[in-house]
Amino acid sequence: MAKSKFEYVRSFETDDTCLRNCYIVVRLDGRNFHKFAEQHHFTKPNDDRALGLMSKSAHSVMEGLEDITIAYGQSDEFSFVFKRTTTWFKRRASKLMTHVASQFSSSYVFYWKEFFGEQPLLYPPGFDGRVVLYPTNRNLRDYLSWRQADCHINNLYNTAFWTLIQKGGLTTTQAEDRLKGTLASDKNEILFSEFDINYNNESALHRKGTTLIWEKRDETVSKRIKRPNEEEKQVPVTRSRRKVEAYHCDIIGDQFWEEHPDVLENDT
Ligand code: DGT
Ligand code: MG
Ligand code: MG
Ligand code: MG
Ligand code: MG
Repeated sequence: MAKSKFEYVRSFETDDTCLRNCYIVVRLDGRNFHKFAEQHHFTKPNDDRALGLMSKSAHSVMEGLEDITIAYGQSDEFSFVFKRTTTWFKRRASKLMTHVASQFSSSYVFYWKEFFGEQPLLYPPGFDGRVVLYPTNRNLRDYLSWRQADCHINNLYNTAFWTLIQKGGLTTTQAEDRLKGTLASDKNEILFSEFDINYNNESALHRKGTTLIWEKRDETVSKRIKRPNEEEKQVPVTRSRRKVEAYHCDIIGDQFWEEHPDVLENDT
């Protein structure tokens, strides 16, 4: 059958090529995780199994798409940053986003049991995705700072809220009323003076979220070598390997970026 008669339909595809020189950020967010967390008995305010599974799935995305230079996650979301010069999928937004979303979702299901053990996965979870372009290093850093500030604000609130309930014996309504209109300093003070909790000593994973970057690591393995007229012997061989490393540190200040200068490309 003549193919050419139908081929014009191709021209209906819209061009979604991402602007050159920009960092391409794909952010995923769990669909209706408020309900998902309840139905799967996530611990409150933070469930380390759930956070571990999010991280593992993000690892799997990074290992499949090497042009992602940094990823940042908290709660039910993860942001992936493609390097400015990436030419993956001709920089087509829909391709990049759907590859990230599907690899992440299938990994979330694939590794579920590794993190949740006896707790069965009750239905297939979904993640929405969006693409945002950032032209400068400042813009990109501000984007990541915004996500980490969101993590901080939510976690401080949730920590205070659930401490008032779990340790202070308040109902959820009472805890809500107690925190209405409070500033960060008030929440820190409630935790400290009433519950002897120094918020800064709480888990860094919960306070700062998870940052994944590629790092070079020297890896030494022992190899068997057999040369002619010699006995077979074991020799150490050192190779430089790229590996995804996780951090739970501040990424708003300069220190992280000074210690990892390879993550960003220079503004030109
Ligand atoms: P969406 O994103 O509009 O489809 O709706 P949600 O419900 O996913 O809302 P979102 O993404 O703004 O908020 C994330 C929800 O996930 C939030 O209600 C609390 C829940 N969640 C995330 N991580 C944890 C956790 O570690 N423990 C518990 N208990 N809940 C969590
Ligand atoms: Mg939402
Ligand atoms: Mg969500
Ligand atoms: Mg969310
Ligand atoms: Mg194909």
